[in-house]
Amino acid sequence: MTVLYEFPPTRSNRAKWALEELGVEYEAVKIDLMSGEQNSEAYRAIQPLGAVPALRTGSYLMYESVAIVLQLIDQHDDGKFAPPLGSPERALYYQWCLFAAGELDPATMLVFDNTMRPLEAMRPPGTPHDPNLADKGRRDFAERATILSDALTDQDYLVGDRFSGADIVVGHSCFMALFVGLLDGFPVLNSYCDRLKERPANQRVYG
Ligand SMILES: N[C@@H](CCC(=O)N[C@@H](CS)C(=O)NCC(=O)O)C(=O)O
Repeated sequence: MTVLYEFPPTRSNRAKWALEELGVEYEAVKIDLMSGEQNSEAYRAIQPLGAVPALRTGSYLMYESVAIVLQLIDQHDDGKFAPPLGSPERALYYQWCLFAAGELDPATMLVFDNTMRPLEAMRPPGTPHDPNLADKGRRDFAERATILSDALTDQDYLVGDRFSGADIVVGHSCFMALFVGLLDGFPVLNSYCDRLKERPANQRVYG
């Protein structure tokens, strides 16, 4: 049985959305980030940084939400959600997935960590919010969101104008940004979120 270690609505939702889109049977095990369960010895043996998600299957254990989405699609997809290896569309597929993990998420998290994260959940606990870091996160996010918005201005989805794993990965980044209040002034990205929310698999995860 496939097991997803999760704490909705964090980045574990990215992996869960992929599982739902692909129709993979799985068990969801909640790791309570609020009570510090992520730092237990038992969970650190699964995810050494004490973060969600992690995924266990009959044959492997892995972490990193974007890697999990890509692996699940490679394993279970029949070509619906990933363009052919080596194709120009595959290049964009990788580009946007890495853009989400390396550019969008860190900017959003900088804002979240320095505005909304409970102080007891800061690392180390009690570290005060830093308004300068929050501002830097807002600036970084706006620059990257403009690039994403331009890419989506004339198309509904990121790659080949059909839904793909890149939309799961980047879509989750957009939902995180929406939650943190960073999508005001980005109507194209708000419409993108609305479009993704119409998918039944998305609704089962994000409700
Ligand atoms: N790059 C990792 C980041 C994972 C991550 O930091 N997850 C957060 C939730 S979004 C977490 O578990 N944080 C642990 C904590 O807040 O103590 C991924 O995409 O899986």
